[in-house]
Amino acid sequence: MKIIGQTIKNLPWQDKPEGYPYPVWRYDGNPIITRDNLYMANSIFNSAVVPFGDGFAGVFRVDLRSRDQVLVTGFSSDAVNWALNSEHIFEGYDPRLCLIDGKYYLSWVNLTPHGTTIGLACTVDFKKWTQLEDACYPVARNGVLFPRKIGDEYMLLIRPCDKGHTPYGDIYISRSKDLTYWGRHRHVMSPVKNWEMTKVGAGPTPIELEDGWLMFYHGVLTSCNGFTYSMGAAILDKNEPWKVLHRADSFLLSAHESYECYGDVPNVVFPCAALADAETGRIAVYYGAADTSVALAFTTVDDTVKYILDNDLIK
Ligand code: BMA
Repeated sequence: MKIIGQTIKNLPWQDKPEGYPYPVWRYDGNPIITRDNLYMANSIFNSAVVPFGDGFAGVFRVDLRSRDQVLVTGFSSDAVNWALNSEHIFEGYDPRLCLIDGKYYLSWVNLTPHGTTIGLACTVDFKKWTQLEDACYPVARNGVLFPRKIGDEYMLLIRPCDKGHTPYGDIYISRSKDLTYWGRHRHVMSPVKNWEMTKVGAGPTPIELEDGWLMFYHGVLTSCNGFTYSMGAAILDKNEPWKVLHRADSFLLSAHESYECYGDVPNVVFPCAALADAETGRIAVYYGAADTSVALAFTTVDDTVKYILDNDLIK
């Protein structure tokens, strides 16, 4: 299976450990970003990165010691070691980044007096940002853009929710010709299996494949001890991405390491970004660990697609 997209020569990478049976393996230096990366941070987690210039740029979720939730930018030459800026570019959380036609688009959980919605902004240099209209009225989270128009429409994965720690949640797609007016909504997926039974929400920007879109997402299980967040994967139709062609019935990554199991919110693996190298098929996934730090994991398009097909929910 081929990735359609950029070649990223300096993509961070470690080979799969000998004998490891699963499709996604962790970076052995995790977590890569902690509260020590920024003065006055309580935690730095669910964050987004993209290739930028000769290196990488990112937008990072910082929960401050006041517990205000803000976004900051950061830069890196190797996508592992990051220098974060202290300036707050927006309030809110869970950023995603998406390069469309030479501009970097940020979508995030924007805070309004009436609940959360999907904020949109764009930049070319990660210094000056232009904020667009919010993509919907409250309440929604997990807004994730596709990296190009499909037909003549931009596509946004979105998860309608409530004002609290929503006990339900399906993924939808909203469509727009101008990134301002959104409509023609379609249902994409609901929870099916136990590991994701409470709710599902899109993760990184979908990765274009020859025959579809690879979508990593998070699924939430409610145990007697609270929510457990894991990462799943599905392949969406190339031209009608609300149609799910294949979907793994089991998670690809869940909270098992101590930095994923202990923290401000235990047992959370929350993917927000993926760097995908079209030449080698290598993918680096960035995820928030226990609402406390940013961690990195690796897979290849072949490993992930094989796992999806071997464990396909769609018959
Ligand atoms: C969700 C969001 C995420 C967070 C997760 C687990 O509702 O707030 O930012 O990682 O809960 O706390």
